[in-house]
Amino acid sequence: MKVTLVYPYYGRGKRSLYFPYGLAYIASVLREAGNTITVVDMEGDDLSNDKAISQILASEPDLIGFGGMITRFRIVKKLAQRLRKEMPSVFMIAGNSGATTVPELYLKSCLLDAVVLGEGEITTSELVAALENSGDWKDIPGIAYLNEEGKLLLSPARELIDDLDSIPFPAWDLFPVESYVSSLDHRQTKVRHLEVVASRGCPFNCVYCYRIYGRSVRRRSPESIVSEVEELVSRYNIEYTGFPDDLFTSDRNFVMDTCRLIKERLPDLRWSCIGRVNTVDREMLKTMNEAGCDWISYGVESGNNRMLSIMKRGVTAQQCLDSIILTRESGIQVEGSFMIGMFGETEESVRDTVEFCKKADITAPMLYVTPYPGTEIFNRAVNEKLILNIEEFIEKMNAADELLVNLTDLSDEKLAALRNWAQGTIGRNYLKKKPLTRIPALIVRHISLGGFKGLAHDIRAFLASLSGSKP
Ligand code: B12
Ligand code: SF4
Repeated sequence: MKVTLVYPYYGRGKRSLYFPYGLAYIASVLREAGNTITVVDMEGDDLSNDKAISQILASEPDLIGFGGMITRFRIVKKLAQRLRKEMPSVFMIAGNSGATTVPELYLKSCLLDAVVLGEGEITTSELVAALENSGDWKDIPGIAYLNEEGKLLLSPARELIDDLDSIPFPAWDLFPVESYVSSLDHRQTKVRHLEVVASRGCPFNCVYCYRIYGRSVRRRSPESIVSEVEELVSRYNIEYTGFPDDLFTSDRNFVMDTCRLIKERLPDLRWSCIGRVNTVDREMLKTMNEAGCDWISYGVESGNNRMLSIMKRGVTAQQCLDSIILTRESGIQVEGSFMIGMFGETEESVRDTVEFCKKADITAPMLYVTPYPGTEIFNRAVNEKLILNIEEFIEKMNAADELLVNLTDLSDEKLAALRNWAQGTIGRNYLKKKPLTRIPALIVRHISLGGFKGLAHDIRAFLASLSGSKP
């Protein structure tokens, strides 16, 4: 079957060059099953809607599959509506966390035939095989579709894949992989990089998080993970990798075994991962660092214990602080993520977050809490009628740098003022601590990124924050 897989872009001029692992896994299993795959990668190739449409049409597909997370819904909708007119009988599907959490919206607004729910490799293979053999696809587990009256129907649930090692490596070669390899990595550093998904699932329960793979964690064998990195080194000459799993550090033995193998087989490799402060310890961090880990991102989110408990983080601010210090002592750089505007946020809790950053000597963008579909806070915001039109709300979704819905008792203006103040103060405190090294580093970074505009913006924000008092 001729299958065209589409990776929608995030927005022109806002390229977000992170390799679409999920879509590349789908491409890989479908190719292995003998299908002809075309990938239209709007992000990697920087394609406009028109260019993407003409590439899709030129590939003469029997089936079109859209990937991309929820922030790309608006693009999928535009493309799919146009394609439906141009190719009325083509079979159109979508997958990924967006389509999985709001399948009815995708089916109706994007005029799709089916949505693949959750883990997609087996479901999509079976769907394509059934379509090719003119079989009934509606009983295949893991599918959502509309009946003739437009009512949402779900086939039986799909069981998760037990053995992740059985899935072939992502089909990097079908994508414009050089765009990703040579892009800035998530530390904003220019080094040849590509990441590897080592595990699926997370056992924790944070209220703002959607876990497409659920709470049970499945892990690949260290052998399989390291073999994939070796393949990336030999094919694409990468020097840096990362594990963008839900939570790479959820199991100590797994991390220690993976580190031992990396150290043995790839002694020059450097890498990063997503961690959680209550899943690391001194010995583990030291082993990670010795195996090349030089950067960990922790979701801290707030410096206020009441807020951490509302978020169901299951950790305290002190634990966050201790682990950040421990991580640095182990030779690993730390990035923390922070959010503002959760249910229950007050001026005092924001102040605690600013204080926390000062103590932890950390700077980070402070993002607005955004209730993404599939999360506990999305359901609460809908139930409390804070979100009235789900489609309009989702179409506005971005990378959480704009306030989409206010979940607090503060006014929108007050919340925005607090965010500006917090952001400025966190940045100023950070620069002030080591001005002789940090200010030049900031300037060099901006210049190396080619952005005097960004530098001017940062300097203005820094100066404004010097005189800024708390709103
Ligand atoms: C890595 C990651 C990122 C990377 C980018 C990854 C990428 N290239 O798309 C970065 C760091 C850039 C990122 C950013 C953001 N992310 Co993010 N991210 C993740 C993370 C941790 C892993 C995604 C991943 O690659 N998983 C591994 C692959 C193998 O799984 P997968 O993509 O789900 O693919 C499988 C299925 O979904 C399906 N599938 C996928 N595509 C397709 C296509 C077809 C046709 C079919 C049939 C099936 C199918 O089959 C695949 C194989 O089983 C997830 C959490 C998670 N586990 O899902 C969050 C997650 C997807 N992100 C999320 C969010 C909210 C964001 C941000 C908006 C955060 C923010 N505030 O800025 C931004 C958006 C950025 C943007 N510009 O669009 C949410 C999405 C919520 C939702 N309901 O959709 C998630 C689920 C996190 C969460 N815990 O809530 N993210
Ligand atoms: S935010 Fe991180 S730790 Fe919390 S549930 Fe999501 S993946 Fe797990």
